[in-house]
Amino acid sequence: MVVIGLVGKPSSGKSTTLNSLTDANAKVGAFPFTTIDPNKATGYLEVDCACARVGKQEECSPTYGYCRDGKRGVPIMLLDVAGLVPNAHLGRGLGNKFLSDLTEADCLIHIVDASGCTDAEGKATRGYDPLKDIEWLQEEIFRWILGNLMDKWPSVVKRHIATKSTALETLRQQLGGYSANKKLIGKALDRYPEVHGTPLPPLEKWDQDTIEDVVRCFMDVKFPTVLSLNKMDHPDADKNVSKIILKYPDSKTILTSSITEVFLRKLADQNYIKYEPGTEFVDTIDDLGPESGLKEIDDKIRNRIENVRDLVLYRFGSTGVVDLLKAAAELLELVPVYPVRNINSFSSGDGGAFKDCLLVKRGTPVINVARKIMGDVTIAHIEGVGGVKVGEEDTVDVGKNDILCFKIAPGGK
Ligand SMILES: Nc1nc2c(ncn2[C@@H]2O[C@H](COP(=O)(O)OP(=O)(O)OP(=O)(O)O)[C@@H](O)[C@H]2O)c(=O)[nH]1
Ligand SMILES: [Mg+2]
Repeated sequence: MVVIGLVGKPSSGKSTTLNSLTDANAKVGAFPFTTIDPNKATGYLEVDCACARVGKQEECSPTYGYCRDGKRGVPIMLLDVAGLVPNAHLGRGLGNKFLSDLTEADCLIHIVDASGCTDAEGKATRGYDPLKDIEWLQEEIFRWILGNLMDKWPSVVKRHIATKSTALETLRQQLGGYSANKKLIGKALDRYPEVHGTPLPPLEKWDQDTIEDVVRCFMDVKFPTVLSLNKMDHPDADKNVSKIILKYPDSKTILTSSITEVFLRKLADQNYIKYEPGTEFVDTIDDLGPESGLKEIDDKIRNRIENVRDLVLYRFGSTGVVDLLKAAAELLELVPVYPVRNINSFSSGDGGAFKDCLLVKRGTPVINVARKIMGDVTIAHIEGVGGVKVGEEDTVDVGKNDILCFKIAPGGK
């Protein structure tokens, strides 16, 4: 399953964001280091399900997640870790522990407190510039990876020369601990000449600068990051957001108010409102009448809903949190792929359609998808919609080679 790590300084709203996107009930507090051990929970990435394309909405029955009228929620794992403070890589705050908790993440969502009401350590203040957080947090992760590598560098080089390894092999050994496979490290090394315009020198000639540049390339591919500019309900957030977007025009930036999402989901659970996450639409009994079956609301709740509409929903179109997952999926270029046993009914043997869905990177050859699902069996051939044969090296994309039926060779294990 795809894993997304929520990072940020203490009290930026990581746990609130986790709760807003999942059924988790992580502890939330207005004081730093409320979270110590990481919280994990399943969130749902919403995609257009293949069932709608072939008119099978009625039969669609996901084993995991849900599908409502062609909108499918595909499970992804969210990881909420302890807050990070400047110089964490030297052991400050909770130190390196949470950095290690992040190694399994495929990408990060940096929860930024855009209200400026918490300082770099997460303590209450006013007028803090959240732009700083984006800079030092990147730097912390960088220093942590660099430090781990530099500690051993002389012996790494010695071994590299003695074993006549390639840079890829040597780095694989050193960076493999970040759940980075050969392909990912290869991509990081390919990035070096793209970014620097010069070829990467042989590893034994790398100086401090080269190592730092390689680590930055590695970070770019290992931890692509979405910026969540959180606490948008706060009046000071606007000016900070403009500054951040101006400074980081190429970053994926989403404005969020995770506390609002938690509030709305709670009211919807208690049947006070009808609310569809990801939209600006909130309806109460005042809007829909008693036949809606909604509960009566008192003035206190009525006012809070009015506030939420004015401060968040009508201004930004939604609380933003649902878009966080979509942005992460875009960064990772994830495509939903539907393996089926029967390419005509799209079932997997026992009724229902499109039971399984997995997220793979756009451009993955279908044979790799087959391996991922079927393991080491011998595949005779692969079929797509209409029973058409799909070549093993054909690649997947949204709406292309994304409904697949793998035929095992007779007698093939
Ligand atoms: N105004 C506002 N407050 C928020 C929002 N999200 C979170 N908060 C508040 O910010 C404080 C910290 O929230 P948490 O979710 O505990 O923050 P955290 O990042 O998990 O903090 P640590 O676990 O200590 O690292 C709490 O008082 C939340 O209610 C938001 O969107 N708007
Ligand atoms: Mg927390």
